[in-house]
Amino acid sequence: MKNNLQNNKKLDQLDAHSTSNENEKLTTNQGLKINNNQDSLKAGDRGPTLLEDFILREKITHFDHERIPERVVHARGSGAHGVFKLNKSLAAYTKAKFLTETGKETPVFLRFSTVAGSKGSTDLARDVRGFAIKFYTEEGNYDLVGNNMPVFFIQDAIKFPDLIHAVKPEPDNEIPQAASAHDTFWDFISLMPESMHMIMWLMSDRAIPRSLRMMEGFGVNSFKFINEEGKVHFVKFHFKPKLGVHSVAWDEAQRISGVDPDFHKRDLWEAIEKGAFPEWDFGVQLIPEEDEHKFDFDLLDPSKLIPEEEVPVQIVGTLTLNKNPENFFAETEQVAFHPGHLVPGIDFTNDPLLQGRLFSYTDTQLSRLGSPNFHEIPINRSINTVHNNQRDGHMRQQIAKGKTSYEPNSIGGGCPFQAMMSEGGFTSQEERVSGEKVRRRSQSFVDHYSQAKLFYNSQSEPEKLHLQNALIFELSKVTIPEIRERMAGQLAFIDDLLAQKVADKIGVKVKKLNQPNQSIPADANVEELQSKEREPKTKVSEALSMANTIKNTIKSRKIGFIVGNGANGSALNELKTKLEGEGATVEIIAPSLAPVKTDDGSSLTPKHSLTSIASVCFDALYISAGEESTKELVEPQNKHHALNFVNEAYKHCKAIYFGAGTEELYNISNPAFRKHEDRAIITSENKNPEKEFISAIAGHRVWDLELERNS
Ligand code: HDE
Repeated sequence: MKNNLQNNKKLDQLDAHSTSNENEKLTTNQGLKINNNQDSLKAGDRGPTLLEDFILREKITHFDHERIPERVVHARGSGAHGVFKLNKSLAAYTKAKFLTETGKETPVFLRFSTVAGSKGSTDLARDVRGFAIKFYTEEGNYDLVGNNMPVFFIQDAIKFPDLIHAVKPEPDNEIPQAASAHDTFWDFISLMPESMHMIMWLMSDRAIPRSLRMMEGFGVNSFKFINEEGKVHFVKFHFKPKLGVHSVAWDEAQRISGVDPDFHKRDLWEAIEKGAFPEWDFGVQLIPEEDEHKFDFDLLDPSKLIPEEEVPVQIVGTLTLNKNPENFFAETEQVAFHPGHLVPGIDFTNDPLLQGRLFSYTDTQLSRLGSPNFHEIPINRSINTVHNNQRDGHMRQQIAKGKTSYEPNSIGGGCPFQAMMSEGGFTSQEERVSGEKVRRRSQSFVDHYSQAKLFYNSQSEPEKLHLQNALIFELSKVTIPEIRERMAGQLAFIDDLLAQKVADKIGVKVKKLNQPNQSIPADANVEELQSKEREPKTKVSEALSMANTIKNTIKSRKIGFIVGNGANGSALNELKTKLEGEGATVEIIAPSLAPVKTDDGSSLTPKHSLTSIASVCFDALYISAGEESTKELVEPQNKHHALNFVNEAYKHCKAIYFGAGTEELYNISNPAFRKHEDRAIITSENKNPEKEFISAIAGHRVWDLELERNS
């Protein structure tokens, strides 16, 4: 209840100018009612426009300044409001109130993003996804600015501009947009062995999610928890989607980019509008401070994860997104995250990537939002009242009262006072820090391949195949053979067969060379460090493969019903009711947008026509029962489109259910259907077709069919 109030409070602030009613008259920004919004002020009907037209000038000036600089990275985003509920107290580990009071609900705003592309780029780029959460806690805003992959490309912040310059469009011709498949990215990567683990993630299907609602979220960097007694634990943050972690096929991703470049944004929006609120289990991996050095990697190294077999994820809360933004710009665009927005009980580690991030985020808001007062923008406001002596600056909203803007003071009664720890005053962990002033990488960061191997070895066979094909796709776009060769050499440190298969397709030989990696300390034994014998403690980790994810629900899945006139109405309605009953969405696709008549005389309004959408926008297809309907679907003007639907869905291993009487279409579809006992293809002859259809949809895709079909 309290949470709703807080949430509403937040939204009320945003609502001020959103409603429309008859008494509301058009005004200038100064509140002057406007009498004519159609014509500018001119000297005569056909004369020049007058400079004194302050209404025109105000409107155009505002328009001219409507854009703000897009984010340097993570420019394309989709956001939503929600709530975080704590189900199990973490009081033994942290004093952060939102993590200690069981049952407590904290309002949140979550912004998902791609990294490389511009604001208008496609959602389905092969890329990392941002997963940034602002918790509006009563102790102030806490930002967890994470990604959908648990590791990162680089170990030290000083390499970030290099990484981003390499992946962004090349500077001479601004090509390619939102894609890593080009010379400069792979040139950089092939010289950066530390990025190999992340490259395995990026080339996996995790980089092309089915939905933002079906991605994991990770804090990536290690943080610290501090409890009331001052005891410290290292912590890694995890969000696990209740719908499971699912992806599309690369071929599908490319098609979606054309058919619906806003696919993820739309999917999130529609799910929330329909009340299918996305949910994640929130969990933590906790390591007592004294166990910091018990791992075969460094906890401060952001290119490493902690295998869940070594430290299980304890699930303690639920994150739910339950409200779409009212206004994209005001909320999703203007939200300003910062890993340095902390609350008492959470602190940083010395991870050198995190340390650099702490500088970057405020700096970027200054240039993006244009003022140190960005915390006053409604979406960024803390629900805890802000009191301090900071004053003025561009676009200041707060009207600070009184004479004093300094502390200590006596004139203002001494206010505002600093808070003692017992009153929730933030204190940093008191940690002994001593060391030489050095500019170098720790030896404990040098092993770059063990976890890349762990990831690769943990993948299912279809996942390995997708990863291999992704590397082939990307590296085939690299025009410089030496770069391709360097990459094949890098892959050989991960898996010989993978390296060989990729090398064969990209026309190079596998030469296993130790790269002149500048991050490896000069005195390190590179041979030993890069040797294949250096194996990780954990050999295979189930949590790293999407094959082991949740596959027991069709909730919020989109099923396309392909329907012609004369379709069997009762069969259609029965299946539709069943699917919708389990939380799926059914959309009717017909030869045109004209209403379709079913055999019982009722009329259906199609949402799409065969030419306005493609099967890549659906999770499964039902070809409506009925010979007459099928006849229409195979008419010359429809046949090609109907076949395209079926054959593409087949290619992407989706469930297709052919209703009774659809043989004419079935028989001319991809001939491979008949060669196999195909679990993804369901016909009316199946034992229990509806049940089998539902279970195939819940399984997401029958990926292993790809291997069978191609064998
Ligand atoms: Fe960011 N990052 N980042 N980053 N990052 C930004 O801040 C930066 C890194 C992440 O939806 C920028 O407000 C540096 C890791 C997300 O608004 C900028 C380094 C992770 C978002 C910035 C990193 C992230 C950003 C651009 C290396 C995963 C989008 C706009 C030291 C844990 C947040 C902005 C949103 C955004 C800097 C590395 C996640 C420029 C210097 C690692 C999800 O400040």
